[in-house]
Amino acid sequence: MSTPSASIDAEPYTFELKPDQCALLIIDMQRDFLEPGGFGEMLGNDVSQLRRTIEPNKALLAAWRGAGLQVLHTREGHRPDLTDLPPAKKVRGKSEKTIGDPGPMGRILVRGEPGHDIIAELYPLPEEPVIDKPGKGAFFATDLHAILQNKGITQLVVTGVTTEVCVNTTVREANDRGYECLVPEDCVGSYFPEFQEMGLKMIKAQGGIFGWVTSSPAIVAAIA
Ligand code: C5J
Repeated sequence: MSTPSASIDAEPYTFELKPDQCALLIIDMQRDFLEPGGFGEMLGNDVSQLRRTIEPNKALLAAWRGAGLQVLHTREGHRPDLTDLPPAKKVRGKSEKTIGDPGPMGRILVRGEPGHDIIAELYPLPEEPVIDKPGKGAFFATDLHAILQNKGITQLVVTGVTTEVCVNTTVREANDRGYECLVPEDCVGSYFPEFQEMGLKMIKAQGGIFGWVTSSPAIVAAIA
């Protein structure tokens, strides 16, 4: 028997959540982006701007798991031999240390290194797919679309970091592939407050050109 749909207060208008067809997609909640002493902080970023998303994500994840709904996680990173790292991405930013170099939590954004892994607070359960992505969007060079199609997923609740980079890129990719995306604003974060605001505005502008924006308590209440 299918679970009835639930109406969620959202912008630009009500989102009709179909629980059986909706997955929670948590983007790049990785130690190197969020933890003090990680790569993000090493670059001079204020990680507290991202860390404020941990508790809302924990509550949403607990409610989502409690309702028996589909969860997926992503991690941005590269093969240890860096064969999937475009030279242009390697040199971008002209930093002293770049992807693949030794960083504070192992080699920077390399799969299998401590900093590449997901923070303990949101650690995936064994049955939750983890999508390792080499780019910003979760659909580029991954099997995410195939997994979602095989599971009959047509809607995504997208959370994680960072709002204007990997979250926005993924929402745009998902929208072009026909998914309806709902973004809880308290569960996505940017190092830059102005990008947080604009990143969310871009999603919901023009009648929801890429998707809908809401808050996590509204989703939790709807699936309770
Ligand atoms: C993500 C980044 N995850 N900002 N990566 O947004 O490079």
